Amino acid sequence: MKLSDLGFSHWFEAHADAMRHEDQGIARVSAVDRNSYIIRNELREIPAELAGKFYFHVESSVELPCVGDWVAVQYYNDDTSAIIHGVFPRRTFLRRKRAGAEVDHQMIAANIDIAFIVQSCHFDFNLPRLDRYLVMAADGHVEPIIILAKTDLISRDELQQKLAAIRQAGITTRIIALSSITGSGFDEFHQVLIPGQTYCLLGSSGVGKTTLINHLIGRDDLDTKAVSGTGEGRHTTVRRQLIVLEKGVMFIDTPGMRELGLLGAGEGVNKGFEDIIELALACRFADCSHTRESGCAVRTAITNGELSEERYSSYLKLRKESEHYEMSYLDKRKKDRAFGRFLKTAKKNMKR
Ligand SMILES: Nc1nc2c(ncn2[C@@H]2O[C@H](COP(=O)(O)OP(=O)(O)OP(=O)(O)O)[C@@H](O)[C@H]2O)c(=O)[nH]1
Ligand SMILES: [Mg+2]
Ligand SMILES: [Zn+2]
Repeated sequence: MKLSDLGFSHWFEAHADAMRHEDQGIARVSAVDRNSYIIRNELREIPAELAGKFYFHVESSVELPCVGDWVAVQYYNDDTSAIIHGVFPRRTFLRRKRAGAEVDHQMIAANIDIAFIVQSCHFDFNLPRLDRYLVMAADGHVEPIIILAKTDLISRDELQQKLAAIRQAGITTRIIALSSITGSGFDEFHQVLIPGQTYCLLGSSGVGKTTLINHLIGRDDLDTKAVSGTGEGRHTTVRRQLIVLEKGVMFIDTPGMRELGLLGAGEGVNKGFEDIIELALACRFADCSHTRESGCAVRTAITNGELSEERYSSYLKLRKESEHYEMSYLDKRKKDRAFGRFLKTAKKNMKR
């Protein structure tokens, strides 16, 4: 296997000289568990740790390696262990607002070609949530594809209604409807998958993300668990990991996200709402907030039925979160206690 089979492209190669010393190798992070990492190089997977400088120079957890990252490493113990010295710039990424903290972000995965946003047709189907994931993908420059899973649990008509509801909400993203039980939809799914590309599965717990990978592998290699009737599954997948399938297609499986606190970048918000941005071009005032101004084309579109109330309100909601993020950006480091604690324990451990 070559690094290019793992997704190392010219884009990363251009950074290689600046990123690593001559005696260091290049590898990809395939799993993260607190402070310990697993990296994958041309030959195999190897346990790795962070070089001490990370604990002193990093200002946010976002700068630490995450699954999918390319890293510069030094091998030791006959190449059976490694120390991570640097993280390559990320071509694309997926991140979310860290739960609990006011504003820091948590990296979910890096260098993803396509994010599959998985919703179950059964209990999980939810348009505002879908929107949030789409914005998350746009924020990190990742191409999204929507997966409506578990189609075996609903009728054909119900499926058509769900597809129509997504389009009515103004979402134009490609949708693949499939069932890991009957295998329907998998022909189309297979067509998307290209060797050497990295795909990430996102979505609530219990929607069938891991089952989908098992179906692709053809074996139950990864743990899955039945969900309760209400759909409130416990998290079965507990860590993010990069899996290389036989044909060289790479998947990053993630634990389901309970709540999707989002984002930040205003750019991300705009990107998920091209329809609204286009409508806004016709507003009377250039700085129209689309809430109470006269001559607002966005609100006119709602009255005309061209834009749904739901989509408008999820736009406003995301915009509010985004503004909040930008305002409190300066407070970030102070408030980020979780990260502070992480540094403290890490430093303590190093002294031992
Ligand atoms: N009927 C039906 N059940 C499915 C399908 N796909 C998965 N399931 C079931 O849904 C349950 C949850 O599946 P998982 O693959 O563990 O879900 P997950 O999204 O990986 O969940 P987390 O790891 O907690 O995020 C399991 O009992 C699966 O057997 C499907 O296409 N149809
Ligand atoms: Mg799972
Ligand atoms: Zn307006």
